[in-house]
Amino acid sequence: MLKLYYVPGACSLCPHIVLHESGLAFALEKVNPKDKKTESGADYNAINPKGYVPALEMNDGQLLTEVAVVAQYIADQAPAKKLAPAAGTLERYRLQEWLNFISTEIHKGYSPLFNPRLPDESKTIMKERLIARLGFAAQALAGKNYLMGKDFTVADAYLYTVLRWSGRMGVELAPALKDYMERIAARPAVKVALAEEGLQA
Ligand SMILES: N[C@@H](CCC(=O)N[C@@H](CS)C(=O)NCC(=O)O)C(=O)O
Repeated sequence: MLKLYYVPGACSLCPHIVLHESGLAFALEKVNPKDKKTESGADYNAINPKGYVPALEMNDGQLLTEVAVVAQYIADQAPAKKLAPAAGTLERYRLQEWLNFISTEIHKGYSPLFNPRLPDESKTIMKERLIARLGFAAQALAGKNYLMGKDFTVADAYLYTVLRWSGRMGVELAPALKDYMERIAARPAVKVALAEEGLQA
């Protein structure tokens, strides 16, 4: 069975949401980010030498990492759910364009803001850059329910996951992004994933 290694509220929430959206059977294993022990007492660094979440143990026992890749893998195991356009189509590249943008420009725009050792001045510069990237996402959502149009995809699970960090980081979201987050938080799969991680929308 698929097994997702996660830290509550971290970027692993994206594949967790996608797993629920997919309807596939899976198990969860929580990782303590401080001592890198899993809830069953294993050493997470030995399971995933990268040391960070998420990681997905696939049915053959191999491990798959990186949010954007894990999310697409899950989507491809349940094609009828249309969580990603078919591989090889231009639409799939459009999805990957979003996933890469979310990963490198948005996710990694928030990450340094969590670092208590980073000086405030650096954080301010990084926040300005992040706010510009969020402005692009807000504009792209004009007249659309989801990033790819009318259908929810793995890119929405990813963007929602990272936007959740805004309040804690003092990043004010545009009304279009707040509405978008409410729309996603209302999805049953998202509600279940949040509850399993002990989180509020
Ligand atoms: N490039 C990785 C980044 C994953 C990442 O930033 N994970 C964070 C949580 S959101 C983490 O586990 N950080 C702990 C650490 O780096 O030790 C991906 O896309 O999956």
